[in-house]
Amino acid sequence: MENTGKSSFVVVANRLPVDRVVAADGSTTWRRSPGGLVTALAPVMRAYDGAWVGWTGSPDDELAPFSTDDMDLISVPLSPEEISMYYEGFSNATLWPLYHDVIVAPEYHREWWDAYRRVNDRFARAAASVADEGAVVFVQDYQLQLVPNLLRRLRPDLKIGFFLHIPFPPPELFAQLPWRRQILEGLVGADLVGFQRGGAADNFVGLVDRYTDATAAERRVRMPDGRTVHVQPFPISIEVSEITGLLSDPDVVQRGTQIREEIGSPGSMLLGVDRLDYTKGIGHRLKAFGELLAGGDITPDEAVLVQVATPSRERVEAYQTLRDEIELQVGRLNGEYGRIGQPAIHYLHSSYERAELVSLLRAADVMVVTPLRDGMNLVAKEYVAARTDLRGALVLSEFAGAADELGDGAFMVNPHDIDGLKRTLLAAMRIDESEAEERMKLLRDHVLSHDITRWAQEFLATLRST
Ligand code: ADQ
Repeated sequence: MENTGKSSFVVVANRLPVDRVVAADGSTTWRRSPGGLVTALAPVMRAYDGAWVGWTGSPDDELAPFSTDDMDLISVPLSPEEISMYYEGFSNATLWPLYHDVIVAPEYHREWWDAYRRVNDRFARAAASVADEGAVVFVQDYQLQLVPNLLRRLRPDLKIGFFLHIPFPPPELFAQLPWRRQILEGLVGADLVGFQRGGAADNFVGLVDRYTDATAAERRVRMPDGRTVHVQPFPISIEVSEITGLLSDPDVVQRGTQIREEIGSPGSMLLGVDRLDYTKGIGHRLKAFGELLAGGDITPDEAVLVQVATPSRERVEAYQTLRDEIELQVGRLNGEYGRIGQPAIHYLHSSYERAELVSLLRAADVMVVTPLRDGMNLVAKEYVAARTDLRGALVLSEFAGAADELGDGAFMVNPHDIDGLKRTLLAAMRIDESEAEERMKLLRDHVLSHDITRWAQEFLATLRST
């Protein structure tokens, strides 16, 4: 393919890092989306004349390349049918559940796979057309696993990195996928394949060795053509300065105090903040909390649970079922244990401004992060970053990627073990101030020295050295 491009650094992701804002007069502007990834990559974008290839989030958006914040944005259009088959279907009803321990059953449909291939090819072509000779291309996540190989075929001159934000499953589960070989071959088109955890990297290496013509051992893949693919964990993190910046506003700290008053100044405020997703273990958390109330271990005056459940993937069936189940559970518990003006659980199905979210983190005595499987879980790290006061306790599932790094300071838990979860919640609620401070210091030592800028620098330095 002819090289028409001009960017020496190209990010390829399912979504563009901007949201459309439509004014009253119908004119469109674009606002940078919140999120650490775009912030971490922004300086690299500026320094290298960067371009970002992605979808706008709306159907049939045929847009010419445009720029915001020193980034060139290349929009990849998706038809309504492709949104349904590539995005909601293969990405979120096949790969997502398969990669998260088949918590719900993955659906395998050949027409979804065809759409996934077709859309990955479109992303690869868009990246190929914008990348300068020898450019670095950084491909993101499970929606685009075929892009590295498709892109290498179009443009062998490029340096290609891939990072998977979600878990990579154990071989026995991955083996279910009818297109397992094609996905693995797609990924080894990269020079560097990054995962959140070491275990995921090991799963991948074993599977490549077994199902492709490459030979793989000890996090190196040797391709039949002699090329080497490097495989390594790069645990992702958060933009710590964004959170400390928000907390430098006294109103944000004050709002934390106000939230506690608004929920009736309980002895302990427990907090969950998750996308409403079956991987996040929200039901297990509610069950444990409900049993603590039922058994008289806590009263609604002593402990209140605030659960933020961010609307997510609302057109995918499993998410509709989950929402019904969670809301039934919340309704039952509030019916049983709530009083007028004093629910046991404050359930909020909504998105929040970052400042309000940080105030919530500041208000919570116990942050409850209990996914059944999670690539990393940024909320756990955001909680730690928000506790500049060295207070509060983090309850963390061993099945979150964050467990590898935060295990020393957090209260670790297996969320399937409801009795264990109950004991751990009680222990976290009853922690004394000096132990809380000691644990929080350990947590903060790690999070503050490993933010997302360091993650991006390490990934890109490793990619350049391959
Ligand atoms: P997610 O599954 O979306 O990310 P997570 O890592 O917790 O999960 O990130 C969610 C982000 O959204 C956090 O920054 C959080 O503050 C924010 N958020 C949540 N609810 C919100 C609300 N109601 N309003 C506003 N903001 C809200 C995927 C993987 C994770 C991995 C990340 C990054 O599933 O395992 O950590 O990518 O790689």
